[in-house]
This record gives sequence, C-alpha cells and structure tokens, in this order.
Amino acid sequence: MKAVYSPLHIGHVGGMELNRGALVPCFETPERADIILNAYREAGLGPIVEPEDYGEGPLRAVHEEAYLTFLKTIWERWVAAGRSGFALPFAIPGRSLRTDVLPEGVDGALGHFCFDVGTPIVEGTWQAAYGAAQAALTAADLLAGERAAFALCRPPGHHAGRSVYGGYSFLNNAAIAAEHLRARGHGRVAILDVDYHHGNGTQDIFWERGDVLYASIHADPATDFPYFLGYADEEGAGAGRGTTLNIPLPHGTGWDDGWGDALQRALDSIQAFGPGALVVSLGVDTWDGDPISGFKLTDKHFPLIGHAIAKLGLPTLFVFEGGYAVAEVGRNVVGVLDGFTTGR
Ligand code: Q9C
Ligand code: ZN
Repeated sequence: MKAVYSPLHIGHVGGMELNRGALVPCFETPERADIILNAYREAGLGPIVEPEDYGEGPLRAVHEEAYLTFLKTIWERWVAAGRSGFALPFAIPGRSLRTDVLPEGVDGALGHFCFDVGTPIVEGTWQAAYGAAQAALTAADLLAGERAAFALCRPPGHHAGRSVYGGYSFLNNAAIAAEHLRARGHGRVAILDVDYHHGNGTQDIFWERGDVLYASIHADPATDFPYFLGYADEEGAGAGRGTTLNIPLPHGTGWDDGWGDALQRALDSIQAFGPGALVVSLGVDTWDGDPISGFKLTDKHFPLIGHAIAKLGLPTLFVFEGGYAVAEVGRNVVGVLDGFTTGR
C-alpha cells in the first residue's frame, strides 16, 4: 500500500487551545505525522510519495468559496491587525445572534467561520491544510490501480464542514477525497469514520446526499466533543435520508463491550449500501491511553479493525484523522493498515 504525505504540515504548529479552563499547547502536533511516517517506513508497508497538486477546484466541490478565501487570507489579516502568536475566535454566533452576516474585522470573521476555541490558526495553517487535502486527492487516485492507499493527512479534516472549521480541522480531507472518487466514476461512495469523535463536518457535507453513505462510531456527543451533532436519531435528509448512520457509544467502551459490535453494524450498513469505493476516516484516538479521549481499545484491536474492513472487498482509502498519544499513534495506525493488508 502506498502512503501519501505532504511535508507542508510542519508549518501548522505552535498554537494553544482552551482545554478544561486553561490555555495549553495544542494536542494536535507535527510529531504525530512524523511518528506515523517512521512507523509506516519501519513496518515496510510500502512506498511513501508526495502529493500531486490538483489546485483548489476539488476543494470548492466541498467547501464554500467565501470560507476558502477566509482560510487563505486570515493569517495575513491577523498580522495586519497588529496581532501575533495564533488566531482563535473571540465570539461565536450562538442562539439569537446572526449567522448570515460576515463581519468585516478579523475577530468577527474568525467567529463566523469557527465553532470551537480549540483550533488555532498560525502562519503555515493554510499551506498545511492545503497539502493534506492534496494528499487525500492523490491517494484517492491511486485507487484506480490499487486496492488501497493511505493519506497521511495533517491537520485532520472530519470536523470541518462546508463553511466551518473546528476540532483541529480546516479542510475536510475525507470528504474532498470522497467527492473526487464520485467524480472519477467509482460509483456510490461510503465513508466509515472510526475516529473517537463524531465527524460533524463530514456528516454536514453529505447530509442530503443519497450517493454517499456516512457511517460513524464515536463517543456519545451528550458527553463528548463535538457535543452538538452525532446523535443516533440523525439519519440524513432529502435524497440523503437513511444514508447517515451514527453509532454513539458511552465513555469507557472497549472492543468486547460494544466497539467491535458497532464496527460490524457499520460494516453491514456499508455492504448493504453497495458502494464502489470506501473512505475510512482513520482516527486512533480510540486507544485507551489517548490523552483527550475515553474509549478502551488496546494495541491488538487495531489490526482487527483493518481486517474487518478488508473483508468488505472494496477499493479503500485510509485518511488519517485523530490520535493524540504521540508515541503510540504510529503503532496503532500501522496496526490498522497491516491488519487490512494481511487480512484480505
Ligand atoms: N481541548 C480530531 O480528533 N477538543 N479532533 C477536545 C481538548 C476537540 C479532536 C478537548 C477535540 C477534536 C480530529
Ligand atoms: Zn478524534
């Protein structure tokens, strides 16, 4: 299996996030990608290639133009306003405030396009996000000749909606790749999201789409980020009615007491959907030692995930998402990919 990796990710670094009442260094660090890169190389899983450049067209297929313009220009606007450090929103439009106005200044713009206070923007953020999206697109096109590919994306993407960022995500790499697979004629596309957190952005993007299935196993939003989406009664709307499947699980869930069964349920729904290709939003923050998460998967379960996915027999694109136990993300990502390769 080939991996696609953009070194541009290293420019997205040095921000702080609000965590349990304190500003702390961002959990989403460049080391995460480098550790996976090393683990992938050491495991001999396959070649590592740099992305091709598809330009902004495939990004526009998923995100609004005004949102992309904001992401591209916000850092220079921030600096022009006399700011330094990292950009975080100050006020976000909650109930009774207008979401349809785009204020002129940087603080208003940040609040308009953002939904949390955990996703700092720095000088290299746009380039890093752009490189990650290009990696996802490049890996998607590898499926023309290969059974599977791995997009080592950083920053992650599944919390980014059509015109909103948050949850460490700016461009929705998995959604951009899924849309690209549709355009390339792969038939219906299924997205399996195994990250600890619900992929609110991906669900948002494909909510009314009957040709793209979104199935997610995640921590119950009643207790966990992103809090306001990912409940079991969300099933899609319009042409997309029935093509969203949310399986929220309680804090502390392990493989034997729920996660393994949830995976089988999600895989069964994908099989019933009859897709021509599969995109896996591959978060490994389900590991029991993850510093911001609460599931209890252990080392041996990650190859089982890969093995079970392989049994679908679909062209499969793995897109890296979350996983914050820095030393272990490499082993666990490799575990899934290795389980996929040896399991089929
Ligand atoms: N401050 C992904 O895994 N914050 N995003 C949680 C820590 C948001 C995670 C609390 C976590 C977002 C891609
Ligand atoms: Zn996550």
